[in-house]
Amino acid sequence: EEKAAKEAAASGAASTSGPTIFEKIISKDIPATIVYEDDTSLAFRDINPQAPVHFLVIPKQRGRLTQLSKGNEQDEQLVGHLMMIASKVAKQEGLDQGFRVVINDGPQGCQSVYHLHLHVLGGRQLTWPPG
Ligand code: IU
Repeated sequence: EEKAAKEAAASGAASTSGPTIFEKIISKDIPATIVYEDDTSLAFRDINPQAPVHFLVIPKQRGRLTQLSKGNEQDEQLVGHLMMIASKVAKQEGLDQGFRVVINDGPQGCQSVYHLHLHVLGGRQLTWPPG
């Protein structure tokens, strides 16, 4: 299902409107392994991890920001906050040798869920460039 979503994203066929699966994670209607939570933001383990540690950091407010490129000045503080959570939780997860923060944006960025999220990956030697 995830592979299909990825392929749909790459082909530009992913849904870019309406509620996403992440809203159900925020409301706890579907389970996720939450590694951090505060009033505005949530971090949870990716269901299809691409590294020994792979979690997502998302804003809780529904429909606030579907993707980074839709942001404006009013989102500056929120996006900065998500970044700081990424770093804080990376430390909490023991990623003292380094990690990567990724935001996939739009079809060419291979975004499949249209609710802003930061990927944080670590726990192995990552390579560059990404695919
Ligand atoms: P993307 O950047 O939009 O492609 O990232 C979406 C991520 O959300 C991807 O890594 C999925 O494995 C992950 N994910 C999840 O953790 N739980 C879910 O229920 C779904 C996707 I659907």
